[in-house]
Amino acid sequence: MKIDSLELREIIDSRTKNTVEAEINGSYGKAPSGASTGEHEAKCFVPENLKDTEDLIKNLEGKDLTQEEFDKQIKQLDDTEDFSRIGAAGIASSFAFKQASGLKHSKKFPLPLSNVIGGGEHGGNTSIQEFLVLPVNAQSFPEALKTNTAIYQELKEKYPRKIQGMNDEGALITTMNDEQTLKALKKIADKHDARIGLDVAASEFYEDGKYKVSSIRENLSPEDMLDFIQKLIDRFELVYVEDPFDQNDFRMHAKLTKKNPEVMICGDDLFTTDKERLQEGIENGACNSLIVKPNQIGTVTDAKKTVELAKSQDYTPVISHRSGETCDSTISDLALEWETPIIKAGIADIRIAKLNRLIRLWDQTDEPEINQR
Ligand code: 2PG
Ligand code: MG
Repeated sequence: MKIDSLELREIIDSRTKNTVEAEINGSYGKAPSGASTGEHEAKCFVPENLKDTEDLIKNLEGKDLTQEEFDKQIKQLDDTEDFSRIGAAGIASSFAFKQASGLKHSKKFPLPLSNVIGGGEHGGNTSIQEFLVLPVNAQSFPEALKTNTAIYQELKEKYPRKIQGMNDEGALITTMNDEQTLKALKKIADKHDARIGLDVAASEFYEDGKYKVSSIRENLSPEDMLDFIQKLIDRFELVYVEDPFDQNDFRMHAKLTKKNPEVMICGDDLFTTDKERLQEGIENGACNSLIVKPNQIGTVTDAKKTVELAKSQDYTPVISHRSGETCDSTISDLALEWETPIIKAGIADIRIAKLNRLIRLWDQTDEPEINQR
């Protein structure tokens, strides 16, 4: 695609923090950002003088490039390992180029994995960061979304005095601890034929070789943590467990994966959407699923390469939002183009942009179907 015009501007995100919007040939891309960020992920900040960054990227105006060539140029302009120079301008531009150059939607739709109760770095009283629901038997995207919204609403109706508000991701903040939350959620999820998942985000409370699970007042060694997670998997029939151990501990992730081949054991901070780190995971048998966040690796092209490797090794790719979001819905389009069977995109607040995009695409698609893992 020939780049006729390219502009950058500073906008705000769902945390009212500044981020970057890129505009290429009249199409937009906006950068999200994380709170529980992995130490290996690309930097995402608004460059101090955005005008200078814009001038730098504007050199690409007039060029006729593929997505891969554009992303390569962006990386060269940044000229660091981790987007330390142009920060959020990188992924915003890569998304804008993708939106401008066209999207190839398949007919296979992802299931929504929705964060209904939250804690950890996103706000809340649990050590576990996200209590998620997955409508495993839904036959359509609208039906799947209805299941998740019904669960969210039922939680609000059933526990009005225990709910204190919403956190950064629109998940409910409650007075319940981790175990009480799981008990309450299990009853409602069962009723709606949905299964429960967790994003433990364990790196956030791993310190000096111990998992400091403050909500249950326990300091767990990695082996004790393995027992703790295994008990949760068995008792609450978990279908999905993300980041149950520290982001550098491939070995413990492998142990848990080996014990639970039927459960999606998913690496987020562990892999940071990085093909090389995923390769290390594959060699170690760590996880059987991975989170795909294009801004963790910095470009659409690099995220796509990671998804291709994941699929070739039977790792389930779960495309995901960030806790700091915008109304950009590029990841919904990418879920269809890359045929990722699951999208983790929250259920309330600004996250509806991504969900409603998929509702519209479902409606506009001839014979759409749910992507069966
Ligand atoms: C995660 C994400 C999104 P953050 O840990 O999976 O839910 O959170 O964007 O804060 O890294
Ligand atoms: Mg995560």
